[in-house]
Amino acid sequence: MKNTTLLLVSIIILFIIGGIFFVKTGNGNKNSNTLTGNVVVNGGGGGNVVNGGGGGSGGGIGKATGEEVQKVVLGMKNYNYYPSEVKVKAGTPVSISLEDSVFGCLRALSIRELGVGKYLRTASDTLDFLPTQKGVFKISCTMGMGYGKLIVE
Ligand SMILES: [Cu+2]
Repeated sequence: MKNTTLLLVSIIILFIIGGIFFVKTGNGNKNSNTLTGNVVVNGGGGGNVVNGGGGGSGGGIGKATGEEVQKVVLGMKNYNYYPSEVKVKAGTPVSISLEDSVFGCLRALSIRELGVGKYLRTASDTLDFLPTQKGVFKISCTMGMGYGKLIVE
């Protein structure tokens, strides 16, 4: 009888230990799931928000964001912007820069109808904006000189 009781107790203890292990393993899985979820959520957020501090996975996100910017480089021909027509997509950020050859007041780039403009002193200065409205907009200097056309499709 005593042996049977001991055996039962041992079995119960084994079950308890097994249960603890089971629970621990379960918790472990839950934790790693939560972590994975966080990483994914953070990644998604990073895609929408412009942030440099993305950490390890931020590199990939940064690249993706970089590809989404429509870079436009304008030169100058006969005191007009060249190319005279530039096509961009609506809803994707545009970054316009001017070649070093662009001189005079044409460096004061302006797209009046979109309410954007900036004096681009060097080739690395950019006029950044988000075109939301489709249409054809005149690019000129802030005085209205020079000619260029921005087509937002
Ligand atoms: Cu001018």
